[in-house]
Amino acid sequence: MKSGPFINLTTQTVSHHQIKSMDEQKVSEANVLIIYGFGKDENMPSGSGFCQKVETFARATKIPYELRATLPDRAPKGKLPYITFGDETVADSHFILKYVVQKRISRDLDASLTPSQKADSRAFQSYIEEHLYSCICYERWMVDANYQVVVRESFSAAPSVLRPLLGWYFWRKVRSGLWAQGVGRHSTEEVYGLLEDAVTHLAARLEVQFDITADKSRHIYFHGGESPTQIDVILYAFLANAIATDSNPYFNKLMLAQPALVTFTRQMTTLLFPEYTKVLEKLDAGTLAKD
Ligand SMILES: N[C@@H](CCC(=O)N[C@@H](CS)C(=O)NCC(=O)O)C(=O)O
Repeated sequence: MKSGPFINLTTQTVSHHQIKSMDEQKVSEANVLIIYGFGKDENMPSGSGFCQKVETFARATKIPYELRATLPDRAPKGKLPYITFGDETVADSHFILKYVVQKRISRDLDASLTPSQKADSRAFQSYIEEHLYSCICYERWMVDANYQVVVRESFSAAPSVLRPLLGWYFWRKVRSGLWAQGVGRHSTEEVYGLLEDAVTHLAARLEVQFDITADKSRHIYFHGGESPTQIDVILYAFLANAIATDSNPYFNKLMLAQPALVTFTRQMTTLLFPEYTKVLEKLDAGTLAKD
């Protein structure tokens, strides 16, 4: 069943780690990361880049996890995601990843990075999460034509009479968040310019690892290794989140014009989320349309 990503609380679990019965669920819960996020379709990235980030990390490190749908006002910090592990609760994707590594619930994807590579990762993390994603949210919620799309996509599980109300409620929250953050004070043209810069910078950074004229199938992770590090998880989460929706068409067009970003996203999807067929189709269709 197709469901809107935000409010579908009935989507019980989407689990990498299949749970068979309620008894088994209780027993296994102690060792399973429970990720609380917005409801999501199993075959689509989360409508929240931050929720997708935590799930991507769980997949990349192969830790058992379970997704549970909830709403931000039920979260410890009023935002999603948060996790529970046994009787511990951790809010905020950044602290969640730190927690699972420090508690040795997962391995550390950055264990072999140098201090300078770690600094580079942290700077790009902020660029992606605090700047790029704000610009993407602006495109979704502040551009009238896209607002209709984001409401339709996000709240399709809600009764149709409720959808405008839900849309308005979230629009007000997003608008005040973007205003406080700063991006909300810019014109659409200015935000589009910021998106162009960010996409160009990310592609340039990945291209360092990627000779486009050479073997296009070879790995192009951020630090050039043979497997993803934490910054690859983060970059992927936000790119997959964006490409899956039609509510940020300007960003998607920019992204599809960058072979390094397309190859990276395709490679990560195939490796970690092969069930995201719509993401793969959109990447392929975008690439073909350009040829
Ligand atoms: N710094 C947080 C950001 C999380 C965040 O912004 N979540 C958004 C969804 S993408 C949210 O829950 N917003 C609800 C609200 O602000 O009311 C993290 O890394 O987890």
